[in-house]
Amino acid sequence: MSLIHPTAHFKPYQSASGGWGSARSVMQILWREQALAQGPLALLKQNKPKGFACVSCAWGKPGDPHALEFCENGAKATAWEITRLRTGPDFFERHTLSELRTWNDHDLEQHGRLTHPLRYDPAADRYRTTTWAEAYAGIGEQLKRLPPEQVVFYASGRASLEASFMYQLFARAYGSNNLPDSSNMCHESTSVGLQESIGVPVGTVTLEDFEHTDCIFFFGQNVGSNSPRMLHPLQEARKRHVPIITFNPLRERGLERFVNPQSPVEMLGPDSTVISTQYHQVRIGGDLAAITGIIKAVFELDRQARAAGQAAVLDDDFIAQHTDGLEALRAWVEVQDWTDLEQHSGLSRAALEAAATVYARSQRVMVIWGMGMTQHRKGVENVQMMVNLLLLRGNIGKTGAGVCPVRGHSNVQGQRTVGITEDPQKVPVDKLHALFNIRVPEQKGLATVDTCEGILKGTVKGFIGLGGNFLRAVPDTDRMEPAWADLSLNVQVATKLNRTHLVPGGQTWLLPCLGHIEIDRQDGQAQVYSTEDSTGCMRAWQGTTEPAGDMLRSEVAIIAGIAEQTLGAECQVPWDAWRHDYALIRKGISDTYPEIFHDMETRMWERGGFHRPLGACKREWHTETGKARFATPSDLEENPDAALVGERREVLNLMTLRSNDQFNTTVYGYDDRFRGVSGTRSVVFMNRDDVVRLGFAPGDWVNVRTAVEPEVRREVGPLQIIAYDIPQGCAAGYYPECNPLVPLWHHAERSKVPASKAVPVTFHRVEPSRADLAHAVPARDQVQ
Ligand SMILES: Nc1nc2c(c(=O)[nH]1)N[C@H]1C(S)=C(S)[C@@H](COP(=O)(O)OP(=O)(O)OC[C@H]3O[C@@H](n4cnc5c(=O)[nH]c(N)nc54)[C@H](O)[C@@H]3O)O[C@H]1N2
Ligand SMILES: Nc1nc2c(c(=O)[nH]1)N[C@H]1C(S)=C(S)[C@@H](COP(=O)(O)OP(=O)(O)OC[C@H]3O[C@@H](n4cnc5c(=O)[nH]c(N)nc54)[C@H](O)[C@@H]3O)O[C@H]1N2
Ligand SMILES: [Mo]
Repeated sequence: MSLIHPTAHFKPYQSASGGWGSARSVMQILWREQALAQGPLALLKQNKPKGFACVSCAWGKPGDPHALEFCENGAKATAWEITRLRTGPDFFERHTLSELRTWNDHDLEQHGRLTHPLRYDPAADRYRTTTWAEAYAGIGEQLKRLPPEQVVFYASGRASLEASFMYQLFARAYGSNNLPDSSNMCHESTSVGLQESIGVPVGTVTLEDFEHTDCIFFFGQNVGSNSPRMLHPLQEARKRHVPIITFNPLRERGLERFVNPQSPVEMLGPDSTVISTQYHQVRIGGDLAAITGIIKAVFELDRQARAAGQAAVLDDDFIAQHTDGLEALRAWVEVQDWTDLEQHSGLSRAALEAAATVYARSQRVMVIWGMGMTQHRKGVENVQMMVNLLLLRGNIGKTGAGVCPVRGHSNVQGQRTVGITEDPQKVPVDKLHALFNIRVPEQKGLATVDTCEGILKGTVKGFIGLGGNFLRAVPDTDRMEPAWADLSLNVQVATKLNRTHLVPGGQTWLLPCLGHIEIDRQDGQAQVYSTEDSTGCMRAWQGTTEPAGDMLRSEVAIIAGIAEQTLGAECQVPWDAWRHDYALIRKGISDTYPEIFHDMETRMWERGGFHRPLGACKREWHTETGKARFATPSDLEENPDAALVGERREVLNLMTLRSNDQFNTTVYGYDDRFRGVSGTRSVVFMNRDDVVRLGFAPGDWVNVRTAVEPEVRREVGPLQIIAYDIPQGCAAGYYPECNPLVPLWHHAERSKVPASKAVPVTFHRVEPSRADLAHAVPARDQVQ
């Protein structure tokens, strides 16, 4: 609970990612969560057949798993969930919500698992224990009174295919397409961009492709912290001398060097694997210009090859047969000036030509990316620019090549596949009518940014959250919180207490659910569940540890309970039967989406699971023109608001990102080992020249203020300046602490993903309080 972190320091991290640092970090958290008794046993079953799916990231799980198929952060996520600590009724007797609102994210969740269904009592300003029957009836009653278009059904990306399918069916039977989910803040730019360009909304690369690729481009993803299991296929590829060309403003440790913590030989030896063979420290938002430069250089190499009578660099046959739009793109690229490209990307022409040369020589290229590409005003164009690069040499629809977006939550991709979307055009409406007599509303529903706007305007009155920490994850936190209190119904299904639960609306319910590591028994029968990973692979899983309490219910059971009370007997969805046997839900999924999920009940148990069919992998393009499409960007600048950064010398472009010790809004601890920070998150990373130029010194305390729309005060602080290896004009701070700085309207065009990676900000010196000073980093100038 205390805000004091006496051991804060900053010291550049010299070791590789993985290695002993990783092993030590896992043991620490198992100890802290008092999970040493069952922790190591549970970890043996992580990502294994008849085991549970890691509740951390969505990276693919191999069919032949390693003996220990988990990473440092997956192990932390497991320990965090199977903790022996509890947040039970006595806790809520002792603490009012006003008091709990002074607690920080870490302390709220660290206190342990929620154990009882709770209802907010405004007179006492406390949560009080209630019964499940009362909760279902009360919520159903209130939902019946609200107009369906005023109610929102949020999903955070972890719920299984079974629970997600039920959830969207419930929303639609109730009369609402308001199904925002966490991907609206995450990879929606990917889904929109890929759908337009190659006719599928998801990645085409599978784990097997890593064994055949001969070149990897890696944009804006921090693999060492956020999808460490991917370091294994990357390391294997490096052992085959596959070049990995990385674009990232920060020199992220996991992208530089790796020691496999599960290999005794590597752990004891001096060698680590060099991951990136070229490391380009692109400016924030400079990727569009960087890829334009690479494409320009590829055109030049192609001209030279043809002139010399050598094989062309462009794949003429593929381009003619499978694509359109190249000429428009070529015309645009040719007129771009190298000086502009260098200035916008922050990279030299020679560096971009070096990347182009490797690209032109390779036969099977894949592109991997994360939030550094999608969370920008031009996030969709970023995605399409990467596709453009691949299409030049036919690098989609062949083994070892393709697009590989790295998704976030463990089932975020799958939720979309089974209907969690605000867009009824993406829903098989005829099927839902024929099978369940549900008339899907025709009107488009609300995604995340629309939901926030609705809450601010007062047109959204009811909110149901299937997991997540909505208030903390969305932009403009300080404007959202007061408006949130005007909701008349606020229902949160969760495993742990978080900030969103502490801002009550009219009727507020907090319903504790089973996590995915726990055995989910219905009528004494252990149920299995399924997920889709980042590589489009469906697998069956099963919890393996005893539930954290007798009163917990599964997400499936909770949705069924609320749906029955809301929709009554006329509804033709067999909620009760589904609750008792999840195979029946899977039957519903297979009947609704037979192309993807036929024979799901058997195929999900196959070794390595089954893949969804993707047209693009067979070079069938389900786009508007029936071809793969080269898309021409509108402009070189990814962030129209960033013009300020050049115009006003005191403005820098701020990215908000994750430490190595958090899962989104879940803060495990205060160490960002790979970036050398420990004991604090109250820091802002800046280039040393900018620090000096702006009249500061490393170690100074500042408030950070949003520079656009200055009439609205958006400020976070005090934060301590760390001089860091980051391009000039760029700065970095932690999410979610910096979310109040991101204006709600500052989002990607078309996908509406908040542009959390490029917020123009200014810095204002402040005096730190005593509490701030207690977790100060030493004021030494330390550049990595
Ligand atoms: N341990 C752990 N695992 C996680 C999560 C977690 O919080 N903790 N979160 C999960 C979720 S939901 C998601 S979406 C993923 C997120 O995983 P990432 O996609 O890695 O997300 P971020 O941590 O936000 O880091 C973004 C990276 O992009 C870089 N970057 C920022 N701006 C730019 C830019 O303009 N251009 C380029 N080229 N790079 C840029 C940053 O330096 C950083 O390395 O991870 C998932 N896995
Ligand atoms: N500024 C900025 N903002 C961002 C981002 C950024 O990079 N910068 N990233 C964005 C991204 S990529 C994402 S995905 C969103 C994440 O946004 P959310 O999905 O809303 O947030 P999480 O932090 O993942 O949610 C954590 C909570 O989920 C609950 N939970 C955990 N496990 C379970 C479970 O099994 N079932 C249920 N029902 N509940 C569970 C716990 O109570 C926990 O407190 O944030 C976005 N916001
Ligand atoms: Mo995400």
